[in-house]
Amino acid sequence: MGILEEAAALDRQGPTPIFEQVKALLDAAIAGGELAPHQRIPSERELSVALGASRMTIRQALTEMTSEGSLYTRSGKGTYVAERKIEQPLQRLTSFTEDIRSRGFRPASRVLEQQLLPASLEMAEALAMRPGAEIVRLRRLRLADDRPLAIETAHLPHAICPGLLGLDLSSASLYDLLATHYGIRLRSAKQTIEASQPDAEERRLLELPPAVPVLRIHRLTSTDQGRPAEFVRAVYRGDRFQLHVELR
Ligand code: 16G
Repeated sequence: MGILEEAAALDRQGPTPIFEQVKALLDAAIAGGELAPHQRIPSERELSVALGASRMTIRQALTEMTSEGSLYTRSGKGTYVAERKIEQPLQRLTSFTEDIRSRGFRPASRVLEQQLLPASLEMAEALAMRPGAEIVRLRRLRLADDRPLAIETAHLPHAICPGLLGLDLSSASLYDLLATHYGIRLRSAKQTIEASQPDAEERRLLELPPAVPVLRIHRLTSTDQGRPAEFVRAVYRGDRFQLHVELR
């Protein structure tokens, strides 16, 4: 049964507000694939007639779903289904590969840059190494189901992962390589996150639609011995990515 034929599904006597029920119907239509990402949903008027709910109630449901990120509007054009967001759990140290796989997508990378560089003062300080000592710089475009999601630039002391650049970094997980080739087990990370505008190159690489912001994430990851192993500057698409944390 389609979303426009669900009038009977609204429970007018029960305790659940009608707008919540409308949200649940739309959520179910999205989850079930009846409404696909970037598909235009029926107008407020159509939904109001079909579901027998006031336009104000429909509007409340759509406004909430828009601010929650499951719908988006195009001015003058209507309301559309947003793409499902990918969640990064913040209380556990995970790799991009793990995050993407656990959401049912296929992770991949395109190596944009890989080189050995002398550590700048800032890098040397972050990674607790001598300025001028070699660092590996690895810049990758990260993809989920072949669609660009993030640009990650990782810096690692070359001394802890000699020969890393000789390994295939386009298909493997960096964290897996560190564990299997160098016995490096990453234990903790400090991460800062801020909203920002992408620059022109980031917009092009991430194939960002106009006006979509990005999340800039800096991460310093340390080993189980407490040694800093990786300093990362990452840029994630703001429309595809969600950070999740559980507070107690
Ligand atoms: C995550 C990490 C990044 C790490 C990468 C390794 C951020 C915010 N977090 O994306 O620091 O380099 O995972 O992923 O960038 P991989 O093991 O799949 O290569």
